[in-house]
Amino acid sequence: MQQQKEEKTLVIIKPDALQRNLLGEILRRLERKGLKIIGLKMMRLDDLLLGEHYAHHKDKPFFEGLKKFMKSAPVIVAALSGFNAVKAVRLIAGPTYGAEADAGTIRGDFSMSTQTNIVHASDSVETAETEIERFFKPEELFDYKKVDFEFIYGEEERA
Ligand code: FUP
Repeated sequence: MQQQKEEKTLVIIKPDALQRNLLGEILRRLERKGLKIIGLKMMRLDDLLLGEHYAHHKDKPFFEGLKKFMKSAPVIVAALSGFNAVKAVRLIAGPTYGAEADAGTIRGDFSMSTQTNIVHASDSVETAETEIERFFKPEELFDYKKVDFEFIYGEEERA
């Protein structure tokens, strides 16, 4: 196994997750996978932030409804790091439409919807960098050594 690449990624735990008491469950899944939480906070999203975050959807018919939903309650934003973290978190989240997402994924286990699909997860390393900057100030991100590191990854991966 070749050496792995450290990546950062952003997860937004959406208003439906908070309303349905799934916050702990979502964080638990991400933590237990071996991802390192490097930033975590509760915030209310506004039109400006949502316009930037969902810029690729701004001409879609669901855009206004999506913004309304995302403002309906606070969200929790989490910045995570780990080797190949972007792909690992996308796999844990599952595909967009909850009803068709595999059981075992967050969306597959808890969502029936495309809009109320529990989490957002960055889709590439580049997007993740932009999204983390969008939602976190530099002083809200933490650099620290995690004691389970050598059991989360194999020796060759850590070299
Ligand atoms: P994903 O990367 O899986 O979150 O999916 P997209 O970037 O395609 O979609 C982002 C968000 O737009 C979804 F989480 C919810 C919303 N959406 C809708 O509300 N309706 C749609 O038909 C597609 C997306």
